[in-house]
Amino acid sequence: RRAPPSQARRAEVVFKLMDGYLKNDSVSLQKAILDHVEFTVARSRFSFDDFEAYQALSHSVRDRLIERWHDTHQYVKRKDPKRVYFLSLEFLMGRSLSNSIINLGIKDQCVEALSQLGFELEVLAEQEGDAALGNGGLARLSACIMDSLATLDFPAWGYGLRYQYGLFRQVILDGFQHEQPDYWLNFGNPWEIERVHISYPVKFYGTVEEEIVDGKKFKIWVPGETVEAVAYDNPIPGYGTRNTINLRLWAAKPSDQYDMESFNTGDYINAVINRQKAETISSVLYPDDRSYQGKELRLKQQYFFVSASLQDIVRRFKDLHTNFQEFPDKVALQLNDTHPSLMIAELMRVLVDEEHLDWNEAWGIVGKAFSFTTHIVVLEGLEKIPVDLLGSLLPRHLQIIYDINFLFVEDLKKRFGSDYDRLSRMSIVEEGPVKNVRMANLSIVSSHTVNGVSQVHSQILKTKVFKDFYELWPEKFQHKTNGVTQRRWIVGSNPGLCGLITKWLGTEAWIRNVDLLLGLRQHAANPELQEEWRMIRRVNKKRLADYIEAMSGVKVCIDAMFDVQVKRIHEYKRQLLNVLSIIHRYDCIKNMKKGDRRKVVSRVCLIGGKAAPGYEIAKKIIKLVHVVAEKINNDPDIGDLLKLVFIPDYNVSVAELVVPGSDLSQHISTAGHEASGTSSMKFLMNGCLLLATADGSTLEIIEEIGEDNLFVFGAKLHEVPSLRDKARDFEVPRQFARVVRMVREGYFGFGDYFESLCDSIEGNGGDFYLLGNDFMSYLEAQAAADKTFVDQERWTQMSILSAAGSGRFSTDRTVGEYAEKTWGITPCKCP
Ligand code: CR1
Repeated sequence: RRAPPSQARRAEVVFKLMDGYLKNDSVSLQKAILDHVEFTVARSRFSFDDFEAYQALSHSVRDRLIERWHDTHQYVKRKDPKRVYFLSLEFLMGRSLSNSIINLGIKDQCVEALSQLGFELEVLAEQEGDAALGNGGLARLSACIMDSLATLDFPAWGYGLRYQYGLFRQVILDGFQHEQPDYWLNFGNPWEIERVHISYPVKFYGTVEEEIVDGKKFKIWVPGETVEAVAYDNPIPGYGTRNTINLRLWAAKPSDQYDMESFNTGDYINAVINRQKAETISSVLYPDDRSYQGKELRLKQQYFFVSASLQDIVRRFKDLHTNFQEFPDKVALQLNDTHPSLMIAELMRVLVDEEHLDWNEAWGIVGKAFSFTTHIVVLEGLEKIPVDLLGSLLPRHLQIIYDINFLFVEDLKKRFGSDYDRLSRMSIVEEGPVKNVRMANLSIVSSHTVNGVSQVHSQILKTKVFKDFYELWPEKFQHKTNGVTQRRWIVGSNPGLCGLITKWLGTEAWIRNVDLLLGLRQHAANPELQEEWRMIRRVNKKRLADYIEAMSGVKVCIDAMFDVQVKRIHEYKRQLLNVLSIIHRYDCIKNMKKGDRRKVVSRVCLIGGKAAPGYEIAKKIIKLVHVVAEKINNDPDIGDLLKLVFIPDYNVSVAELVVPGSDLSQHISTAGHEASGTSSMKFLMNGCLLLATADGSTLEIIEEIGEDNLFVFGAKLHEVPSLRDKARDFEVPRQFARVVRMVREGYFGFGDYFESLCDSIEGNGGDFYLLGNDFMSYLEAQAAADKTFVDQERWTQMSILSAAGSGRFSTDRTVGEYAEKTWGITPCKCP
C-alpha cells in the first residue's frame, strides 16, 4: 500500500480545490439544494416533492453548519480554554431547520432559492418531525441553554442520549389518552452526524478485584458485560456568530466483546439476536418525568451515558494535558438534575483505579469539577437508587459511594457529634427496609455549587429540602432563574412580532441582547404601536384557529379571548382547577337571562399536555376535559360564548404555534410546587398575559413587570402549610361544591369514572393541592381578565409591557450567570 500523503501535501491539494467557504447567496443555495436532491436524496432534480425538498434543503444547511462547527472546534482546541460540559439525559430540541436557518442568517436567501423552484420554506419546515428526546420543562430548558451557549460564544458541549424512541405520541381515542411510540428516526435525521470512529466501551456487572502495580494495591473492575457507545453529533449554531457547538448524543451498539459465550454454544441465530439486545439501552426515553425508582434499564441508561461522556471528556483533556490537577481548570461538569450524578463515582473510579491518583487528590478534583442543578421542589421527588440494584450493575461504584459517604459522615460526626437524626438525614445512603443511594445527597456532597431554578425555589432548597446541607455549606448554595431563548420563541415562532419589535426599537440587536426589549416600555401606550401589535396578534390567532379547526373540527371565533394552559398534566399544575372553572363559567351562562349574555366575554379555552402513561389521575383529567368540551361545544345555547378544546400531542412545534396565538396563559400550580416554570416566559415574550399563582418564576415575573400587568391569585407559599392543616375545617365554597357535584353526578357522563378524581379534591383529608381553597380567588382573577379584555387599549398595553419585561427571562441571562458564578468560563469567539 502506498503511504498516505503528508499533511502539508494534502493541504496543498485541498486549498487548490476549495474556493473558500460555501456561499450563502440564493443561487449557491439553490445549486446546493438541487445537488442534494440528486446525490443525497437520490431523486431526480426535475421531480421531487416537499419532503424531498425538505431533506435536500436540510442537507444544504447542514453543510454550512458543519463548516462552522469544524472551525469552532479547531479554534477552541487551539485556545484550550476551560470548557463546560452540560450533562443531561434529556434534550427537547424540537425541529432544527428553521432555527438553523435563522441562526445562520440565511432565511431570505433560502426563501428566494426555494421560491423559484416552486417551494415554500414554511411548508418544507412542516415536513420535519420533532426531536422529542425529553419530557418537559427540564428537557426544553436544556435545549434553550444550548442555543444560548452557542450564541454567547461559550466553549461548551452538550452530552445526552440518542433515544430511538422519543417521548410517546399522544393519541386521543374517545377522549382517552393512548400512547404510541415515537420512532422519530424512521425517515432519517439530517441534523445528526454519525461518528462511527468515535465510540467507547461501557461496562456493566462483574466483580471488583485487586491488582498490584509497582508494589501498590489497586482495585480493578472486571466487567460481566460490555456494550459500545457510538457518538452522534448535532451541531448547534449560535445566532450572529460563527460559533457552532456540539451536542453529542450516544447510541448503544453491541460490542465485539458482548456475550461471546453464547456464540460458542453453536446457536448462532440466537446469539446474534442476543447481541442485538445491547441496543435496547438507548432505545427508549422514560416517559415519566418524576419517578424512575428502581428500574434497572433506567440505571443502565444513566451509567451508559455517564461512562461514554466521561471517557470522551477525559480523552479530550489528555490530548493536551498530562497532569490531572489541571482538570478542574479546563473542565466544568454541569449535572442537570441528579440523572447524570453517577459521573461523580465514575470520575473517582477513573482517577483512583485507572489513573492511580490517591483518594484525597481525586476527591479534590471532583469537588472542583462538578456543579449541580436540581429541578425538583419536593423531597419525595428526589431520585433514589436501591443499593442492591446499584451493587449488582456497578459493583465498584457502590464501593466508591460507600467510601465517599463514610468519609462524609465521619466529618459530620466531628461537627455535629451524636445528632443522629441529622446524620441519617444527610447520609448519602438511606437506611431502611430497602437501602437506597440518595442521588441528590451524593451530588451536593461532591459539587462545589448547588442551585435551584428560580429565586423562590432556591430559597425552599435552603430552608426546607436541603436545609441541613445549607447549614453545613451555605457558600455552596446559589440561585439561577431559568430562561428561554428568544431566537426560537420570538424570531422563529413569531416573525411578525419580531419584525415589529425591530421596527420600534430601530435595531435587531435585541435578538442577541434581549435587555433592549425594555425599550418597548416607552411606547406601550402609543396607539400606533398598539394597533400594529394587535394586528400581528390577530394574524397569529387566525393561524392557531385554523389549526384548532383542522385537528378538532371545532370552529372558533378569533375575537374571543384565547385562554391557554399547555404543559404536562400533573395534579400540582392544577389543570383540574381550570376545568372546574370552565364548568362554572358554562353553568353561569346557562343560568343567565338571555339579555345578560351580551356582557359575557367570549372565550376559547385550550388545554394541552401529556400524562405519564401510568398516572391514572392525570389521565382522568384528560378525559374530563374531553367530556366537558363535548357538552359545551355542542350546546346551541352557548354558541361562541365558550369553547373548550383539548390540543392533542402537545410538543415543541405545537407550542410554536400556540404561544404566539394566545391572549391569556395559565400557570396555576399550588404555591411551592413549581420549581420555576418556563413556558410562562415564552408566553410573556410573545405578549400574552399571564393568569398565575405566586409560584416559581412567576414571582420574578411579577417583580419585573409589576402586579398590575398580570392576574395573580391564590394561596401564598407561607400560607400553604397551615391551610393544609386546617383542611378539615375548611368550608368549601358553594360554587366549588356545585361544579364538583356536577362532575360526580355524571352531568357530563362517566360519573363513576370520575369519582376518584373528585375524591382527590374532596375526600377525607384530600384536596392536598388546595383547589377548593383557591377557587374563589381564581374566579375573581378570571373575572378581572374578562374585564380587562373588554378594554383592548389597556389589554394591549399590558401585552406590550409583558414582552418588554421578558428580557430577564432569556437563557442568555441564565447562561451568563452560570458561566460567571458557577462554571468559571469565558467566551471563546471563533474569528
Ligand atoms: C420543573 O418542574 C422547571 C423545569 C426546568 C421541571 C419546572 O418547574 O421549570 O424543571 N422539573 O427547570 C422537571 O422536569 C423532572 O423535573
